[in-house]
Amino acid sequence: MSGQNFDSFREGTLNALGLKGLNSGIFDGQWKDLKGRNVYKSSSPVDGKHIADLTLANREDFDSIVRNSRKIFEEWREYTAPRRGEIIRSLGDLLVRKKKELGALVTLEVGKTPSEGEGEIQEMIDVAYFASGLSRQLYGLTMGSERPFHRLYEQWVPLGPVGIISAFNFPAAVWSWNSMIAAVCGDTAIWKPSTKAALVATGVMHAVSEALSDLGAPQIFSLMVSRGNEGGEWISNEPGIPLVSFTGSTNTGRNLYQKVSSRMGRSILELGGNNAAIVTEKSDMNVALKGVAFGALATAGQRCTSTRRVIIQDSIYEEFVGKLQKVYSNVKIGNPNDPGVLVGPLIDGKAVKTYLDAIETARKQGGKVLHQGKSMKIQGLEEGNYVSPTIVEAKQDMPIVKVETFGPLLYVFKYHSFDEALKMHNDVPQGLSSAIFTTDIREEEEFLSARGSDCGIANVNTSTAGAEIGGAFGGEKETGYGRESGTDSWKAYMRRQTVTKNFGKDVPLSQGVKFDV
Ligand code: UN1
Repeated sequence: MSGQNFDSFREGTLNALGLKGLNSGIFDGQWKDLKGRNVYKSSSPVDGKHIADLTLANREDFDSIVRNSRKIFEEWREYTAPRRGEIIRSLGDLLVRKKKELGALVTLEVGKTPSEGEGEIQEMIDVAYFASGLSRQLYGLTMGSERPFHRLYEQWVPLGPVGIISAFNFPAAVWSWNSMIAAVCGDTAIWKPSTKAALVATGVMHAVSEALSDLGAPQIFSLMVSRGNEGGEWISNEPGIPLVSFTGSTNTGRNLYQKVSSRMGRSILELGGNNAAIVTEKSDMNVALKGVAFGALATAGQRCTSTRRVIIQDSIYEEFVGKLQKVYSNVKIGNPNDPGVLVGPLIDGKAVKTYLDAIETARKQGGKVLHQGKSMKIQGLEEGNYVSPTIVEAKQDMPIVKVETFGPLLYVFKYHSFDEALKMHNDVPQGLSSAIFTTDIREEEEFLSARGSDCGIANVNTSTAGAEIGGAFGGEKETGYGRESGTDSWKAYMRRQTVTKNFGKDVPLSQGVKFDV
C-alpha cells in the first residue's frame, strides 16, 4: 500500500468514528469544551503524519472527574449485579458492531496489523461477555458458625471509582480488562490512557458513552487525557480513588505504588516483562519456531508478554537458531495494512533509538549479533518508525539481558542441562510470562513445578504472548502485583465484608469467652 493509500485509510478511519480535527480528551459524564486548553497532537507511527488533536486535562478537570465519578458510583452501586451485567453485555454487542472501525483506529494510532488491531477489540468483547456472566457469580462463602443460632458468611461490596492508567501497546483491551470487571462489581472507572494512544481511548469512550446513554444507564466511565505522568500523579494521590490499576514501566509503577500505598489505597501493577521460552531437544521444532516467532515479532516486540529470551538446548541450538534466522530474514516489515506484513512500526522515534542503542550495548557487552536490526525506510511512508528485528547470541552475565527493551530484540542462549535452563530462565528481575517447548512430560512438569517458572503466566508449547482473557493476567517480582481480567481477579475490585448474624435469644461469645452482665 502506498503512502497515498494510507492517507485515504486515515481519512476513512477518522471520518467513520467522527474524530477528525480537534477532539476533547476529557469526559466526566459529558465531553468538556475545547476552549483554552493545552492540546496533544497525535501522529501515526505508520507514516509519521499528524492524525488529530486532543485537549489535555488540567487539575480542575481531574477534580470534576473524581467528583462525578463518585456521584455516579453512588447511583451505580444500587443497580443489581445482574442488571449491571446486562448493561456490560450490551457494550460487548456494541463492540462487535464496531470491531472493524475501532480495530482500524488501533492500526492508525499504534501501528498494529489489522488482525492484531481487531484482535484487540475482540479481547474487549471477550472480557465484556465474561464480565456479564460473572455478574451472577460474585460469590461469597458461607461458614458454619461456632456459636448456636448464628450465621457467618462473607459478602462482596462495590469499592468506588477505579483509576485505570493504560499503556500505548494495548490501548483498548487493557482498559476493558479493568473497566468491564469493575463495572459489574458496581464500581465506576476513571481512565488515563497513554497520550501515545489517546485517540484510541477517545474513540472507545465516544462509542461506549453513546451506548450507555442509549441504554439509559449512568455514565460510569470517564476519560482524562493528560500530559506525561501528571494525570498519574493526581490519581495516585487521590483518596477518592480506592484502587489504581497501572500498566507501564517498572520505574513509574514503583513510584505510583509508593504513593497509593502511603494513603492505604490498593494497586494492581502490570509492569515490565522479560519473558523467556525454553526450547528443548524434545520439542516439536516447528511448533517452537512458530511460538517463538510470534512471541518475539508480533506487535514489533512491543507487548509486555513479548518473548525476549530463548534458552535452547545445545544439541539443537545451531539448527533452531538457523531456522529462526531464516524466519527473521523473510518476515515482512512495513505498512501494517499491506497484505502479508507481520511487523509494523515502533511507536515513536524515541523507541527506535532505544532499540538501536540496546543492540549496540548488547554487542559491547559481548553479544554476537546473528541478525542485525536496523532502522528502515518504507517507500511512501518515509517518516514511519520502522526497524528490522534483531537476534543476539547472548550470555547470562551480560547486564542488558536483564532489562526489558520494548522492540523486536531477541536474545538466544545455549544450555546443556535442564537445571541450567531453569536457572537462566528465572535469573532476571521480571516475572510476567514464560514458555517451554517440549513433548517430554517430565520437562513440562518440572517447568510447572515450584522450582520451575517463577512467572505469573506459564505456557507449554505455545507463545509467551497472546494470553486469553479467561485466565488471570499479571506477574511476579518486578512485574508487579495483582491480577487483571479472568478467574477471580474481580475480587480486587470489591471489598470483602465478613458478616456474623445472631438470630438467637442470647449472646454467646466466640472462643467460649464468658462475659455475663
Ligand atoms: C500487554 O502487553 O500489556 O497476552 C498486554 C497478550 C495480550 C495482552 C498483552 N493478550 O499478549
